[in-house]
Amino acid sequence: LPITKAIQDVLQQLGIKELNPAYSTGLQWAEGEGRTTRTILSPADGNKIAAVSMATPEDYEKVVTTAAAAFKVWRKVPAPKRGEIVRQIGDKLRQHKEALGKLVSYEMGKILQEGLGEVQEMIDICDFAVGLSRQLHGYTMHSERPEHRMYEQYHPLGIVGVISAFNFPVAVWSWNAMLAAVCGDVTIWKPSEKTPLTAIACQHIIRDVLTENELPEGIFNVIIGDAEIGSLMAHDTRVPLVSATGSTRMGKKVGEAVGARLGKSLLELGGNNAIIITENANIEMALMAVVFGAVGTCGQRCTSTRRLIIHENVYEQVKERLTKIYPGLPIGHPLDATTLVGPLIDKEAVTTFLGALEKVQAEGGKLIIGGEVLSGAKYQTGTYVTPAIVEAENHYEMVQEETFAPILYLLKYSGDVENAIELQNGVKQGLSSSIFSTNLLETEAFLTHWGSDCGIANVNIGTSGAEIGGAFGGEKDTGGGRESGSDAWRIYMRRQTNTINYGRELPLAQGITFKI
Ligand code: UN1
Repeated sequence: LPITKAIQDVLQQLGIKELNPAYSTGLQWAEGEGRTTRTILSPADGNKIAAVSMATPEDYEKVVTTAAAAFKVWRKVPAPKRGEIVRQIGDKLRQHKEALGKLVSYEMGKILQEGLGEVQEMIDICDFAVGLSRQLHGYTMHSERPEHRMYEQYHPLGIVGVISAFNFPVAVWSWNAMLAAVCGDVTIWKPSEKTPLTAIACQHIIRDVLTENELPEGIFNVIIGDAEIGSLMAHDTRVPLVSATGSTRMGKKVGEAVGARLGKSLLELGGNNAIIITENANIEMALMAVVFGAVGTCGQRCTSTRRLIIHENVYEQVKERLTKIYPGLPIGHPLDATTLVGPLIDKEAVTTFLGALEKVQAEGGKLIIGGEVLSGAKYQTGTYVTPAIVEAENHYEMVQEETFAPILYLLKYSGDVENAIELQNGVKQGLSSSIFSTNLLETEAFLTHWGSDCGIANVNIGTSGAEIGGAFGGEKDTGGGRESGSDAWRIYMRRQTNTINYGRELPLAQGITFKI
């Protein structure tokens, strides 16, 4: 199928001409020749939107060498000046928000509003990073020794590897790359092999800024590859930090490889996020959050709502409202303004979705709505499904797992909020969580040290849709990393404690005397 005019316009606006790129070190692109090619189809309509070359280990070597040379230049640029480059990137993103948002939507399948939201996250992190570029603070301390001064500094770290997932094909890279950039690091980005075109588009935006500022190759690198490239990066001692987003299975592999060489890793892995609805909840408000969290991005956010823990006194009411809302959800082409639910990323994801529903029913789960693959003119790709709701129990194997699809498990609790919290915490993952209640005792209990064990715990807000200002990430199988807001920048720098003696004596710490 030919690419539609609308997408051609987008590619033109973003200046994308490369036929089958394999990697870019910022200004130049390496293409084709002797590399395997991967064809990218849009999950929205099945159109072929790109053919990319898979980078080879030799390509990787070239990228790392170029990045290492660039680091020597970039680290000497003062941090606020690095911030100025990021500011310009943010401006370019503003200029291209509509086009890039459309491309995200078309390549990944999330609806246009969410595609635009993703680009907005990129703009927000740029703004955040610009401010940060003048605030890479360390502490000063009082020395126990006379005429001594102690302080700490944060220095640039080096090459940062970024492995990103298809579901947020560009935002999660920017969270890492923009903070790393103001910190004085260079980045090598391996986007998901399912969504390389949006990565290529970002690299074009970056290239314009690099060219306008006469900056060298190697500061922002992108390499199109599969797990092999990710593994090279994870084992490479020249890459002091690897930031990886994706499944827990992938994250464990990366974390182990990086750990074995005592490198640093920042892992943002699976979630199994729950919303607790107590009998004191504003039910209508909760329903909005539940539906956005469960079917938004077709259930493919790491923060998607997967479990609903409902008090028995309001269980039937919530269930009934959901079974009324779900059939009315407009499912269709993500660029159609009326759509709320787009397609899954590919047919493999559809198989996983169906498999999970089958398994959970075999365990005793009751499918109450959805779970079908749509067919017909609008849905020829076979990637459109109807979001499912299943009544289940927390201990079921499938409920314990993260299925990257729109499946919402309804779980019932009785008695007090502690019982709900126990269910919420009773999974391996620990990313996002929330409670809907207007009772202060319940909401505060949820936020205590014996409350939610997740990295994100919200009150009267759903599990997905976090803002840039807060640190993003989670505990347990989610990997423990924190990205984007708060002091997440620290991991991109190396910390150094400096003690300076401005006297004429050499007193030792702890009062030790040592005469020579
Ligand atoms: C992800 O799904 O990998 O909180 C990130 C959210 C988004 C980020 C999700 N801001 O839903």
